[in-house]
Amino acid sequence: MMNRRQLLGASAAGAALVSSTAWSKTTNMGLPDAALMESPLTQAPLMPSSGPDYNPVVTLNGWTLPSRMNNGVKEFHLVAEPVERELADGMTAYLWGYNGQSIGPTIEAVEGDRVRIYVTNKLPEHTTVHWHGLILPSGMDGVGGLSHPAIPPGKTYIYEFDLVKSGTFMYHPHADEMVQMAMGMMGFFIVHPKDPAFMPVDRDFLIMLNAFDIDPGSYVPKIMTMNDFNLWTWNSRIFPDIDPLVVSKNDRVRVRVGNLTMTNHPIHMHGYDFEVTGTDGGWVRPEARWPEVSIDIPVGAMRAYEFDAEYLGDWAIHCHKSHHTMNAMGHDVPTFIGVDKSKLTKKIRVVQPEYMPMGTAGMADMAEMSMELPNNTIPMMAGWGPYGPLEMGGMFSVVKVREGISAGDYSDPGWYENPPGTQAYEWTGELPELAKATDAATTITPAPLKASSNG
Ligand SMILES: [Cu+2]
Repeated sequence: MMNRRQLLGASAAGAALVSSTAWSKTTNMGLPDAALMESPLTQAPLMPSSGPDYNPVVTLNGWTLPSRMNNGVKEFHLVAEPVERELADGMTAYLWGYNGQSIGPTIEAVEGDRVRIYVTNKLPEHTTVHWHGLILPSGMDGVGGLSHPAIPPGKTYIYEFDLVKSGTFMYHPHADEMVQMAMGMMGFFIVHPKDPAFMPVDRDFLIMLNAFDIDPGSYVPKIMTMNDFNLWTWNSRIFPDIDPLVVSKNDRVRVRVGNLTMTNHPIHMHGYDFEVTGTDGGWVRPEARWPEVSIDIPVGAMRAYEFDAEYLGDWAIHCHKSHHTMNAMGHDVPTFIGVDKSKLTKKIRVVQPEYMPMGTAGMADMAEMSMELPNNTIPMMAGWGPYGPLEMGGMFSVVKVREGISAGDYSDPGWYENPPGTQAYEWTGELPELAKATDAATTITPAPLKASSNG
């Protein structure tokens, strides 16, 4: 749970305040508490405590930054700092992030709010925060050296601006950007519409696509990697430990996916067609929306899509680049499919009796056998479902649609039980009684409630 603590004492806070007299005059209170998150698990959404009502977002394996009101201004305190992030159970990375975690906490506010964001730099080098997609004064844009001087280590700067539009935005450093983003510094900035009746949804999930290159057995990402990352993450988390997207039947669901990696990611969701309803540029007008089952998320961009959760089940959601649903792997492994290794195996076993030939019939073996791995390393393929190994990793999770889940309940309901007659089965020479009894007019696939699943 939330563990708030005052990171700076009163004297340090006074010394750290930005030098602009105009800004310091508006601040008649000390620094807001810098909330700190120690858990890598999905935290309950923060319900609105002031201003217009909204349905808060849920950051998978993440959390939302608390705020306070100060003379009508919504104040937040971000702390840029080294963090230890659990990428999955059994693998921790030494990253840079915000307030104890990578990705940083989600900042959530409402169109029309004025926000004041204190940014304390506890990194060993300078940093800034760029507010990707927000409309704001040039001097608040967070490009080090262009918008304002970079924030030196140990100092606190203030960003302050009015939220003139609703939508999905991101934040990240614009100072030594290649290094700081490779180290995990990024987060979401959500601005809810002032009118609660504008495009309301029941569930609103956030996924930030990011990537790391961490050699098996080590902890720190290789910051010079440009393309060949070995850990493809959602909110700095990998399958099998990315929490599921838990949904109640007939909920209106929005999924917002941002991409701060260096390649595109076609995000594919099973079981549904959906409509693209937003980008980081704004909301898509109803007449301009388009249907998809995979949505390509370009580099440096965000896409939001929505669907009505009519179909019960456990539905995979994943990046469709198959190397992005694997954990750390070498790309220089030779292909052995079709190779007869039996003679070679005999020779090798003379000196190495435990030797096992691999890869001659594909690589699915990898998911079932437990080979010894270096410390702090997760297998390339992982995860067990109710019927066997999932053989996935990286950018993969499950949308779990169930009957009667209470609003605000995101706890894992377990695996879906397929009703009789609705699951693939082995042909054993004769159709089972249930299938024989089905006449051709009966359909086992649920019909959509509407001609198009989104209204
Ligand atoms: Cu991908």
